[in-house]
Amino acid sequence: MSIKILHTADWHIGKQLLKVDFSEDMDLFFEWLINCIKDNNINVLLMSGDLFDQANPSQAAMKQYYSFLKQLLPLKCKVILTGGNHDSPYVINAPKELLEILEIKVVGGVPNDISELFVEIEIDNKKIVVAAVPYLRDKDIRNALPGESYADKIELIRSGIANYFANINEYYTTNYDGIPFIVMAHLFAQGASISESEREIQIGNQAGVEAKIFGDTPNYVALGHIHKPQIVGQSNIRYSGSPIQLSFSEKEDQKEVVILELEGSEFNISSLPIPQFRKLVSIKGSIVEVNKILSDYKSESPLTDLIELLIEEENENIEHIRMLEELLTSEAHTYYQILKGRINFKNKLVGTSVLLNAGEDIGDFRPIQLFEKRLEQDDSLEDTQELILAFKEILQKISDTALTN
Ligand SMILES: [Mn+2]
Repeated sequence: MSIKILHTADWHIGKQLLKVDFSEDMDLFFEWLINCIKDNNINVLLMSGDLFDQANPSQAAMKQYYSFLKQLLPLKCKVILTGGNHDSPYVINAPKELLEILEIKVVGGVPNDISELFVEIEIDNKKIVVAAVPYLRDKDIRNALPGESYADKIELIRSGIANYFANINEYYTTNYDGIPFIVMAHLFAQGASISESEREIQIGNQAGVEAKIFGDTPNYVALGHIHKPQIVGQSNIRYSGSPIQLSFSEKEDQKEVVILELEGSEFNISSLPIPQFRKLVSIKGSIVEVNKILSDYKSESPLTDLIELLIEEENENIEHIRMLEELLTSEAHTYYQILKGRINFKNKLVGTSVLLNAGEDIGDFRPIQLFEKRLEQDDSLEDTQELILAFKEILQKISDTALTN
């Protein structure tokens, strides 16, 4: 029997997207994950940061986390969870000692001693070593210097992160050399493609690090932070991605977990797709086209699909805006919920409105009278006579055409 490891990250328990709560999605994911661990005889579960969506998770989110851990207990699967940039180290670490008795290791934040990050796991006389590195905060990796520039700061963060992982490798080589080695990390690696829902790491993406900082020492790097599953540079450095689509920018992602199987001193790497519990859909078109698509909309998702409307119309029209508002406030449908909408007019009419006085009705004016009224209300116009003549000419043309047709 070999050791089998499952790598996942970015659960964001407690996440809400506008008015929609993803707790049902997480319930379905946890149910799937428990079965996946059973069916694949997984020995070790790695979660590389962003356990919760909020630093102060709701009681419901906490309950969901602990009931998942409870379901894991009979499976005898060792668990290592690290804190991400969304997590509070204190919240994650509070039950640390109790969880340790249950073979669940949590690393909420950077400990004083690097040795506390290392976990040696032995199953059937086979061993692996995991360095459970959480999200590295600014204060963990550098000392602020008086009068430093923004560029200095970015450079110091970047070299601070690189140094940290160099120390991790050194500690491994000194104490565990030869044992298959996994490094967990929660950070932005340059070249990875990002989505709307990843909070900016450190001070923006400029502090992203190159994958080469991990060096050749780890046999596998289990990354968290980026929600789209992907390889970074080489196939043994990976983002598992988040288990569910957390924003519309992730709507095309096929979510997955990564499975590692120890073979000799190397890992066989594969991925397992996670079923999609609902779809996030963008519908584009004119208001009439969008209405038609919605009235024909069907879905087999276990949860209602979430829709954003991107409406494109030629000309500005208050009626179209009203129709969009009606859709946005409509009752939940069997197959979908409309979460947001935007309307874009290709030809915008600027400053064409005429102010009418109380009691006046637009129908009371002849076109030329309205035009003159509009000109009177525009302070930027000095000579209006030419415009009035041009307008009369247009009116004449229109009435001539009307007569001849
Ligand atoms: Mn993150």
